[in-house]
Amino acid sequence: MTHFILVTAGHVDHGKSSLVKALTGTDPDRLPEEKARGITIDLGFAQLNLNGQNNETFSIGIIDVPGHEDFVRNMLAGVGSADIALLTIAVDDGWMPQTEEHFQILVYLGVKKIVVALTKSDLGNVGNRRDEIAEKLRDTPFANAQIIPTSVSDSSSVATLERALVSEL
Ligand SMILES: Nc1nc2c(ncn2[C@@H]2O[C@H](COP(=O)(O)OP(=O)(O)OP(=O)(O)O)[C@@H](O)[C@H]2O)c(=O)[nH]1
Ligand SMILES: [Mg+2]
Repeated sequence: MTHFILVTAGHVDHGKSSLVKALTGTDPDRLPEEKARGITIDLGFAQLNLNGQNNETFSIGIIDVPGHEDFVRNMLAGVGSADIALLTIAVDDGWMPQTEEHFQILVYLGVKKIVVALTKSDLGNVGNRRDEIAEKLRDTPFANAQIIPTSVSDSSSVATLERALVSEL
């Protein structure tokens, strides 16, 4: 079994915690204040085991970070040990200020790999957003990142994301 740390990243409300719950069954928002406000404030944790080829097993510790700009210091505290980042961008909203800020932090800290989850794919035009994101990633260390449309109400999209993570790891 190989161990990895995956961190989420992305703008507030773009579906990071929901996607962690869809992947793992664990709601990473553990504080009462987070549940009351419907927002992540501090780091949350979950565990994901995925099977790769040749009977490999990946044990992935997930660190879910807050997207709100007020809590970017907590985000920073979480991403230092990341092997891979899951950058979430909501299809109805696109590349927003904390998408950019978190992306710059991932680049600056030298995170090796990212997978982009184009979240809330049930809400908008995936094709246009994909082109927009590919353009943002061009000329960055993550130019070849996979962009996977996901919706928490479509389990096959979550399975596709799992396969993308396995292929990167
Ligand atoms: N339609 C739709 N709504 C979604 C989806 N994923 C999440 N949401 C909704 O989007 C809102 C924000 O989701 P969260 O998972 O809390 O977003 P987040 O990125 O963790 O937010 P912060 O941690 O506060 O930055 C919630 O109301 C979710 O129900 C999705 O795939 N489709
Ligand atoms: Mg959250």
